[in-house]
Amino acid sequence: MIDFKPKHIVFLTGAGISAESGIKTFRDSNGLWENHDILEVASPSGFDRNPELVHRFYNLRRTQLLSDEVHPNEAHKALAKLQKEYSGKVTIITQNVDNLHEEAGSEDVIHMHGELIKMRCKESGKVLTKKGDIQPDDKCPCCLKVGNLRPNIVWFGEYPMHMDRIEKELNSCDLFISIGTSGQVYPAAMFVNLVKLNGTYTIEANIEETNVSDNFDDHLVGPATQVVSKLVEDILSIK
Ligand code: BV8
Repeated sequence: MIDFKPKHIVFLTGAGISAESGIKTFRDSNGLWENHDILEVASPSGFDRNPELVHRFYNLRRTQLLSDEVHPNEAHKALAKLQKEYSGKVTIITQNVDNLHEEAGSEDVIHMHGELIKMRCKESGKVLTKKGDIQPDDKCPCCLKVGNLRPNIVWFGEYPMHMDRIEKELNSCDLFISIGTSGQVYPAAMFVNLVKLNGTYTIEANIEETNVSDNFDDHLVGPATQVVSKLVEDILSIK
């Protein structure tokens, strides 16, 4: 376990941290979301082929996220508490497109795959908050053109967001903790390899072994709401 006082902790969260909030993980859907092939609904070619289907897919997920059914869980709250109370630096990089870290009180969360509650103008790149549905014939608020609005989401085959910032954070941390990610999606799955080059201590928190478990120094096995709360208490008690 952690036998030093970390100066800079980087967390990488995946769909598993939001599973106990009722949001289906990518794997649980066997790569099929709402019975659609992943590339049909989460790739640029899928969007070009059928924007109506893709908008419907994200409208469904946005509605579920903003409904009364979905709230941050104890794991999100524990990370927010650590960010507030820990004397060292705490960075959260998430692969998730939900806003549950922010809803739990976390700040400056790095969304490398974008955000469900944001949309973007295809022409200007301007990002706007969107808490309702987007329809294919909606006029973009910035250029007033129909068809220019897309979810501000990184699709498969697109370059993840904030990679320069992420590289800096990974290169400066002395503790790297991954929570609820299967290590199937790149480049996020490679982050543990990058930090190990700097001698960073690495911990994987998951309910089961993953493709990348062997790359980690230590493992916390169990549901995020249990293991992350305990982990945060342990870190806050380090003298
Ligand atoms: C890139 C937004 C270049 C969408 C997402 C061919 C062409 C182009 C690219 C590729 C290609 N072949 C491969 C690639 C690379 C590709 C890729 O990785 N494909 C995979 C499928 C092989 N990657 C890309 O395209 C990326 N871009 O490569 O650009 C580049 C290269 C290098 C450097 C820079 C750039 C872009 C990928 C982004 C895709 N968009 N999200 C949307 O959400 O609609 S990713 C999507 O999958 C979700 O965001 C989700 O986060 C992610 C799945 O990963 P996880 O978060 O790990 O979720 P998963 O369900 O897999 O696992 C859940 C885990 O939780 C499990 O381990 C489970 O055990 C655990 N768990 C469950 N319950 C709990 C729990 N743990 C704890 N507690 C619990 N209660």
